[in-house]
Amino acid sequence: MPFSRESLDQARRRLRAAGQEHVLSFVDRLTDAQRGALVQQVEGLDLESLPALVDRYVRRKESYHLPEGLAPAPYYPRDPRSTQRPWDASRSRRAGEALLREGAVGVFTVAGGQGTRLGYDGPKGAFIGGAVTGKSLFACIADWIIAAEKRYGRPVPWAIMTSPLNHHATVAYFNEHAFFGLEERDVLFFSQGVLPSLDMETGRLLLSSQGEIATNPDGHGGSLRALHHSGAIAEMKRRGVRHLSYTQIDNPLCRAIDPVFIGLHASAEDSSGEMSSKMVPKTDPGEKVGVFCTAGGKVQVIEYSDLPRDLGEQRDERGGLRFNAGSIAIHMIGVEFVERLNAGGGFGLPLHRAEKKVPFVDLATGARVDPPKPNAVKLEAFVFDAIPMARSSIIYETDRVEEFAPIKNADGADSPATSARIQTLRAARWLESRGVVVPRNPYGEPDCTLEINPITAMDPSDLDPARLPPEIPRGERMAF
Ligand code: UD2
Repeated sequence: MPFSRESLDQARRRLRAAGQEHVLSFVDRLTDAQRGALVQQVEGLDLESLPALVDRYVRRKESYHLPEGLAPAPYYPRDPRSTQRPWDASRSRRAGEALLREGAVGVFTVAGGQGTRLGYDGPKGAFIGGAVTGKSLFACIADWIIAAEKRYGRPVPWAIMTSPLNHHATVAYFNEHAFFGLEERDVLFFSQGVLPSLDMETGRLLLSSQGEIATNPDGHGGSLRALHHSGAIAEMKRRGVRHLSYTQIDNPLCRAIDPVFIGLHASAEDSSGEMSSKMVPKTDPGEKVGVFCTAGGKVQVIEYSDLPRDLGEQRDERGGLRFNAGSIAIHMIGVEFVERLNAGGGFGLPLHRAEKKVPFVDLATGARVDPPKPNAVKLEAFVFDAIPMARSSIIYETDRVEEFAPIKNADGADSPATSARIQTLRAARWLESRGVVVPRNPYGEPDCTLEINPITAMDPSDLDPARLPPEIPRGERMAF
């Protein structure tokens, strides 16, 4: 990293103005390369806004303000013939398929998270996703893209957001796996931004080593800016892509390409084609998914931790949860919407604060400390906070067995085991609809482990009965 005295002086002046000069406490002990790296890190930080952030989130511990007049958001029911809100699913499918045939759809995956809960060191996307094959979470999405490219005859470019912590490892992983059969030129990697982690007591920047400021990825909300700054959105546009199918890396069952949802987003009368979402009915008030609400005529997601308990537990006249529309973090995002947000001076998403344990360097001794309890405030932006910025945003109900089997923890809820069970449930349903006998235990659950690759079938009707076994042996593990 090139280093000059002037750039160090300039960094020192900016740090002093922000009350953060301690960052340079060990600068005399660093090599020139380390000094250059530190100066570059300081140059990349928005120090001018820092005092306001410290005041808001460290001193005043500002937490989320619940909007006034919150009501449950309306949605397109899964069954289009439902009397609640009938709609034309075949029309949406045709619209979505036309866009796919035009090459106007890309996939966008956020994969910058740290995967701390999984206890896994590598990029989360390299973790096991497939119930039987054990293929990685990245491969699960890649197979959807391959399936869609085959069916609709056009490339489906894939934008993948990494973070500075896992960018190189992610790119290396794709190279090692020959891009999972995708064209290398159709995969666009870009890294999200970071925000400094702040000392919980003082609001000071923490040092992760004597020559480095402790930072954390700026949340998946950072993606809307990073898509623009990295040039990824311009590249998508250059390729004729008008809509992005947004997926999180942690859900191997996600239908990364869903023509009905694409069509609904792009052509429903009440959709501005800017940002649309999928929902599943919540299983219980405590389920850790955000909830779709409306306030002031705008759709928005209230994160599970921000929804007051009494609201979360309210029931409707039929006994169901009143706020039942759970966000599974699947969206369609218009390319023009991302451009509009970033036009002019850009845009700001609210920041959400979390108290976390962040290892730091003790300024008195220079030694690294692993704190036993949370010592830092981390700030993150959430992508769904952009929904109210859309002119008109729609929500589409889906079935959790069809597309929500997240892997977030090594064991227990949302783990590889629960994901494999849901993947099996979906596969069993699809196979049974094509006449295959699936063994079930006394509780009615499949007594086997199954996985269907989207390249084989994107929908149950793609399964050719002539190529399926009449029956799955009990206890068998089978991938199709
Ligand atoms: C998210 C949603 C929750 C629900 C659930 C469904 C939030 C805050 N909550 O919960 O409402 O929809 O998913 O599974 O999103 N990521 C980045 N960069 C970051 C942080 C996260 O790329 O800086 C990615 C991460 O790799 C993962 C996704 O965002 O793919 C979700 O992040 P999370 O695990 O923090 O969200 P979670 O499970 O609390």
